[in-house]
Amino acid sequence: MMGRMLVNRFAAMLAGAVITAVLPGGARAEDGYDLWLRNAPLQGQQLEALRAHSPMLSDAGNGAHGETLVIAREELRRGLASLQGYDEPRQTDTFTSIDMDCGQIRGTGQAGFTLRFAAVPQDPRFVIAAQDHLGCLYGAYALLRELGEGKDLAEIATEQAPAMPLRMLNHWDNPDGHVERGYAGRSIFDWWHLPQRLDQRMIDYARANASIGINGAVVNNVNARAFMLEPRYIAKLARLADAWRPYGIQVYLSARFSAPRDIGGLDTADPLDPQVRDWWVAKADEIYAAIPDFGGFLVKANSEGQPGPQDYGRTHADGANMLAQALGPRGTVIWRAFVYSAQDETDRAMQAYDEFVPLDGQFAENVILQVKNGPIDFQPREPFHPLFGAMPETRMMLEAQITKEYLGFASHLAFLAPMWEEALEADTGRMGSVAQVIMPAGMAGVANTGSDRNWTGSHFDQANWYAFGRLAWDPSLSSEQIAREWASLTFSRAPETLSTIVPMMLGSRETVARYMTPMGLAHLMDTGHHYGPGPWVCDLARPEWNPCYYHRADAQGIGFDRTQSGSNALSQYAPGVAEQWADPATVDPRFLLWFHHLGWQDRRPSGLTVWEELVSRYDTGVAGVDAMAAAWAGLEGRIDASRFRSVSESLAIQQNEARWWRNASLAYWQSLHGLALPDGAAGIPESVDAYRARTFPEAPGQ
Ligand code: BDP
Repeated sequence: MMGRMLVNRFAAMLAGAVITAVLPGGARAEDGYDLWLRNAPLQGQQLEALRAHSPMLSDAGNGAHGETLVIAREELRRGLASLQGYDEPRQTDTFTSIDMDCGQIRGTGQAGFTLRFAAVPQDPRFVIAAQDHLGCLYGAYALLRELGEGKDLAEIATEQAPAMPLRMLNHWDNPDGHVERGYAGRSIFDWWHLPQRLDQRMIDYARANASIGINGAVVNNVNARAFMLEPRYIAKLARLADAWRPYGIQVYLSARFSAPRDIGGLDTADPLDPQVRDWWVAKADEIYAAIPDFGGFLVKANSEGQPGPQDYGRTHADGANMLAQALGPRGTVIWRAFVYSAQDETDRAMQAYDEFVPLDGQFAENVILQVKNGPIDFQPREPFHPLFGAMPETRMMLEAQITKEYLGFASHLAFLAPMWEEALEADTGRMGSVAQVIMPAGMAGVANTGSDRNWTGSHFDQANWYAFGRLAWDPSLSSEQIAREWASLTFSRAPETLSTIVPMMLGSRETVARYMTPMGLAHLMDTGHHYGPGPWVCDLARPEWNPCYYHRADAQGIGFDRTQSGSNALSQYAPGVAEQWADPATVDPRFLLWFHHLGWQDRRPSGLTVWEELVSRYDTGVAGVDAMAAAWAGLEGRIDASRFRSVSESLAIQQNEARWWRNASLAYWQSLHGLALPDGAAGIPESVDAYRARTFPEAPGQ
């Protein structure tokens, strides 16, 4: 009875998700809401093969209860039918039975699973086995994914377990529905109506996350409001936690460090003050009473104006440990290493390392330090953060930004897996690769979800959510594989279509880096909203808010000298690592101006001057966008009309804005040095003053 009720409830929930109407002629009206979970019917031989197997869920393991298993079975039931082009599962005389063996076996690892075909004649079986229910749910999604890519059931054999324990999204969503750095509409969280009203999106969201292995969500902005720790919000959070639990997703809160003062009636938030400590213990107890599996707190402290332990002369470790003690073994404190200070003259790229390395070994066991992939701030290209590998006694997690604050918002196509792959594979020279350093902890991605029908503001931005989850599950997956999976599930499995889309995706981030921040430049965007170029901005109150601080360009040259003759940020890396970047003649040109200041007329190994090489890099970027637009145009008729048009229009915006970045940046560099454009380079249509005069007070995401 209970089981039936759950199934019905689930079916009702799912009804909202299944919106792809089938149009006459078999074409589907696609609006992107289904993400990569479309389970679009197979075709041709692939369809025949699956129908020949005729997979049917067996009752084996059906005795096991639990909402997670009900969901897994329902996903399979519907998914398998849909892949075969049926609305409902069909009975046949001969069939391959899909057995779920969940919770009885050992050895798959927590949340891990095996998928295997047993070709017993007369009795073919496919087994999904896991030592826990969540493993079976993940196995079910994996099976549907592999089938969805067009693989034959009999050839699917895999054994997997998540590479790291925490695979989470960080939402920079405010309780009033505004999303900081959000480009996909309003927040998906309807705090105002919770806990009474649970939006269907909350279930569809959990489902999407579970399908790629994401198991945690910090539901509010790191620039946090203290009132979200009040009882009325705990009740709202509890409702979400209940809805997400069957999908294996734990809830976390961003906690404002000054909460004991803001909402607790105390006159201090000093982490060593006994009353403050008691306040947090009581707060944690209150949360756990409502949400027994509450994940913990994420904290942005003493960073960009947020309160923190340093306000009381205490260290980050004092602050983190106080919260860690309040949570106890029940939860985790995730403490962000994104700190820099207006008073500090040190190169901003060095400040986090300077501040945190001396604290190594001082953090409580249930504290994780969350470190952005690079030392500045989610730029299109940064070297890996020097903290990775530099604190052997501290658990460290990588923070990536899925929302494209610095890569063209939701209008530019930039597939970010190659960027994260670059960071994960980087050799720290101390403790192996960045991936190896973070493996005991996890990865966090700043979410790009919003109220837009397609969730992420553009169809291709869904790929970044997907890629984040897949890499957190298995950081050794290649960007190529992830792009291929996603594109097959989202757009089409036709080889000709994939051979267009996949390369487009793989080159896209490099293309953006070229027209925005070529050759290792960084932080050149306009102020506040971060929309469009602003290399001329030099007069903001805090030095490190100015693009000029980063490019250091003048009449003679450009680039930030981070070698011994400059800030010596290189010294924060292991010697073997620093070596590869120390010499401007041999450094990977993509990092050149991050580490070196060069004369405009200096000759590069290419034979070009720095100026000429820079111009050519911008031009390659613009050409790269034109090539993407042309490639996409060639897919007309192969992609459903609505998504085809939507992507085409975004690409047109990107073509325009890539030129804007190129022209405005070149105009500004030229205004400094007065050199002519190299022969053959396209002219610049407007003056630097005209570019500078453009303002966008209404740009989204601020
Ligand atoms: C910056 C964003 C800002 C965030 C900050 C952070 O512009 O909105 O609050 O990162 O990570 O990139 O805390």
